[in-house]
Amino acid sequence: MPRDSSPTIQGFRVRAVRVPMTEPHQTASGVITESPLVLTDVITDTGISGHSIVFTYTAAALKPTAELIQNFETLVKGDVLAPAEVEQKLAKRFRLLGTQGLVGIALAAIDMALWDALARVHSMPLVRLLGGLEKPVRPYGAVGYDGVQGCAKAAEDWATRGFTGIKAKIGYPTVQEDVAVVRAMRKAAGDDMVIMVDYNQCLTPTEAVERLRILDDEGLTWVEEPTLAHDYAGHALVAREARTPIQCGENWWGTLDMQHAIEAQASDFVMPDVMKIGGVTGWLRAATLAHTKGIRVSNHLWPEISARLLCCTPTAHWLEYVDWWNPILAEPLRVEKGMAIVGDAIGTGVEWNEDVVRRFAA
Ligand code: SMN
Ligand code: MG
Repeated sequence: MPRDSSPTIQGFRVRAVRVPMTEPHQTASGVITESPLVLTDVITDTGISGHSIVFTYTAAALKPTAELIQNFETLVKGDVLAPAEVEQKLAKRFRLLGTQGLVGIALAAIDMALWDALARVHSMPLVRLLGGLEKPVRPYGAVGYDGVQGCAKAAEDWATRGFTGIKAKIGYPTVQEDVAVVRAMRKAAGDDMVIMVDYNQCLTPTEAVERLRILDDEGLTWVEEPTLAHDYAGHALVAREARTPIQCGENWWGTLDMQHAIEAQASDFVMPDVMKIGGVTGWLRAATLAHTKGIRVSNHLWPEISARLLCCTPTAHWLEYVDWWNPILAEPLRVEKGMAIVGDAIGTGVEWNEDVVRRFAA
């Protein structure tokens, strides 16, 4: 039974923003020119709120997602601030509709904000609340589908900033162009730079096997989503044939997708997306699953909360670092001497820069 003093959920404040990107991020499967984000505050009866960010990829999904989150308020109003309990309740509530797509995004928005609120109510950093310790996490920088010269320039910029890893979008018309981009980045960033590449699902499994035969000699740390994200058999074929490790995870909806991918041996490494995997609650399950199989875990986007979760992930690998959402944050994640610094701020590290949030209101 809940103790009388347990904080409870009083309501939600949900806002939609469109954060412009300084430079568009090009992939083989489309370009991202802005970040449509829904910002959720879960307000507790203590007066303390928890915050979360979800990313709808397209502005067309922004208002429906914000509305969905707001509509879910009545389902948890008055409940004890107990994220894992709320997750169970909502998972059951949405069993018939399903918990993927916008519903999954809305549930993750609530889950992350609840964990943030819980940590804040206890005046603890999320890492400590989860029983971990803050430590530096190794980040890699993102390079778009920007051609030989553009990618070389971006690689050099990341190296100058002290980053020791970079990941480029590839999937050019020919594998020779893919190779040329990798070699140009290596030349620009130096032999010590760790290089990953991301096909963003643009190849068939057979094409991927053919390209990997050639890319296998390039010393890549991983090749990401060479084929359709949910084609686990296709990824398994590629993973069997390639010497370079395969990386997947950003499109897995919940830990069951992840389990199916692991069972199919679709991926050597995993990189869950804290939103699609089910918030902090989903991430913790994913981390346990990866640990039992000895699989290394990186993240997809959400550097602030993901860096904290990687501190509590036994097989933590790389932090995907992007600064796209920095403008709306009061204290974005810092990177010093090539390492992301997980500070001791309470909560998940998400605190609004209100002036900018107002400026980008959708
Ligand atoms: C990616 C996909 C969509 C938006 C941003 C980034 C990408 C990644 O696949 O791995 O970062
Ligand atoms: Mg990717």
